[in-house]
Amino acid sequence: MFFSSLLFALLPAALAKNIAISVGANNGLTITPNQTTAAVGDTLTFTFLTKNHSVTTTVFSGAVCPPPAGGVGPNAFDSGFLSATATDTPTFVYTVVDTAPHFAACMQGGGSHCRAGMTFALNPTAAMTYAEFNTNAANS
Ligand SMILES: *[C@@H]1O[C@H](CO)[C@@H](O)[C@H](O)[C@H]1NC(C)=O
Ligand SMILES: *[C@@H]1O[C@H](CO)[C@@H](O)[C@H](O)[C@H]1NC(C)=O
Ligand SMILES: [Cu+2]
Repeated sequence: MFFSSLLFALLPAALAKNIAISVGANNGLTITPNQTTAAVGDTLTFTFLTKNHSVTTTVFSGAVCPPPAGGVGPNAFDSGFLSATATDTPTFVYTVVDTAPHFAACMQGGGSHCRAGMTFALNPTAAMTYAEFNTNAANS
């Protein structure tokens, strides 16, 4: 009895996966991969490789760029500004709490990075795709 409850308690953590995401690789205004699917309990580890960026939730359409500090929507997430140096590449870890689509972008430069494609989708859907979100960002 005790051991089976223990097993069930440990099982979700054992199955949870971590997804590694690069921010600003090769000095680019990019988040790579630019979209991913993840289950509740999975973690996304964003590693900030160059410059000074953020990964901040924003709206799918309309006033996408810049995302406001703190993020937008239920279960918003926001790394805040993280500045990389040659010897320090900070990370932001987000644990997924729902399976709803979330759209994020960099809030640096008054939205210029966001409009340039520094965008990211977590659990996009057929009706709300990453490509459409990125187009909405570019036009915002
Ligand atoms: C998103 O990533 C895919 C796969 O690397 C790439 O083909 C596509 O051009 C990227 N989209 C944007 C807008 O950067
Ligand atoms: C990062 O960018 C933000 C917003 O532009 C700025 O307030 C902050 O001082 C920058 N951090 C560093 C270490 O340059
Ligand atoms: Cu940026």
